[in-house]
Amino acid sequence: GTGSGEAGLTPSPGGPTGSEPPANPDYIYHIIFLGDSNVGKTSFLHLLHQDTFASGLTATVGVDFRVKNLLVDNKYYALQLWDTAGQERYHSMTRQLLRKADGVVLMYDVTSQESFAHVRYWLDCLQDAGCVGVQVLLLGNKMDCDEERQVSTEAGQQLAQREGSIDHFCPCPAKGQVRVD
Ligand SMILES: Nc1nc2c(ncn2[C@@H]2O[C@H](COP(=O)(O)OP(=O)(O)OP(=O)(O)O)[C@@H](O)[C@H]2O)c(=O)[nH]1
Ligand SMILES: [Mg+2]
Repeated sequence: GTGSGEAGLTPSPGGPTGSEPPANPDYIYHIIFLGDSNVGKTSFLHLLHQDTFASGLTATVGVDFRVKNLLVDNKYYALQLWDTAGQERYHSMTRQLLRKADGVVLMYDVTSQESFAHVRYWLDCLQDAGCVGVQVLLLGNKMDCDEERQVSTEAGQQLAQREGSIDHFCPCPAKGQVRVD
């Protein structure tokens, strides 16, 4: 259409008050959380927002999203965090969503070798969606479950090094123990 140029980038008249985020952030990033069902995507996002671990969450249906606002160097950033459903029947929806990804957080569960093996599957989905140059962070979750652990941190690191499409690797902080900013 007839775009209004940079009009959308200027803060609303009067500017933002207090810590309230503006209606028009300077930058919007779509960050998509990917990974098998049960790896802990929703729990992680909950921790990010509420600073507490929510136990007993049910599997995500379809897709969900939350916005995280950041103020960095006087610029407002709105991070749209998309929480996808790992269950198979929602995968086509997730594949659609991947087309608008600016960044991806790909999670597996260190107590599930299967979820780790599926990282490949998710990387293929990214490639199919044409996500080239999108930043991908690989996260090994449930680090607190040492007894049931099936995937070593080294294995995660090695995978991240081997796969060119993975930009970063991070063993996830144990639930509730570390602030995620
Ligand atoms: N011990 C432990 N359990 C976790 C952790 N993160 C999540 N869980 C548990 O793992 C289960 C699944 O968590 P969810 O966050 O629903 O998983 P999900 O990836 O969103 O699953 P889908 O929505 O089906 O894709 C829940 O019972 C959580 O309480 C963690 O860091 N440590
Ligand atoms: Mg979920």
